[in-house]
Amino acid sequence: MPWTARVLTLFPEMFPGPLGHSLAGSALAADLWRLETVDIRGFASDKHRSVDDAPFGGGPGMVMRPDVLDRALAAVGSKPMIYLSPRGRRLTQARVRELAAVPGLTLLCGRYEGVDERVIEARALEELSLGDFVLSGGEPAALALIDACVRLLPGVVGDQATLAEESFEQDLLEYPHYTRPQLWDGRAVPEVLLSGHHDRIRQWRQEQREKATRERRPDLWERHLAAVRAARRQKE
Ligand code: 4HQ
Repeated sequence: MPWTARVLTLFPEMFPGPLGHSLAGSALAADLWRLETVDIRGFASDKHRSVDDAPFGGGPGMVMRPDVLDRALAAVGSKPMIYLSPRGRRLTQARVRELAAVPGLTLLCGRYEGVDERVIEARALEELSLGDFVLSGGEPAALALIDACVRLLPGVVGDQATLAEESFEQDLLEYPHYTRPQLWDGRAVPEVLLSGHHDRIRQWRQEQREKATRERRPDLWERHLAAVRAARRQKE
């Protein structure tokens, strides 16, 4: 069985959406990964098929019912089970690598104010966040998480070197990229890239990665330095 993403959502028509195109879309058509959507509304029990209710304690919005969600989660059963939420741990490339290495995963997409806390506890859902901003539902976050995993699956990205050099490998941002035209809008491509000196180009790119990380992401830079120091200690 190929790597499989199971998505529980009130809006199954939002899938595969962008994942039906380009890299992920070709891989989906080639059966390198699979997508299964589960319509949460199918697990409602009353005649109005209600999936949400007003929050206990008052306040705005609606909360997704734990009984309905629990039946939906029981029907899919495959782990890890992830709930996308700004209250979760931040998703990292390291976690993406792990998630791409398991047979598949289940993603719960919340709408409204979110889901009843008890179902998160009862099903031991892993809460993951894309970042400190608020979406109108978990679906765009699920699409992003799946995209990040799919591109790491064997055979999806043609050139494995592309994966090895990119951002967050070694806790460094990418070096800047340039293509033709050589002079555009009065702006030249850095001379070294035209030199044909592959060692100098490699060195320049490494310096650019370090400079960008230091200036833009001091948090990443500290982690990178710590990893470099630890590697040096290992060698000694
Ligand atoms: N939401 N990272 C609220 C997010 C989000 C995020 C998903 C909005 C869950 C209930 N998800 N719903 N940030 O903003 O993952």
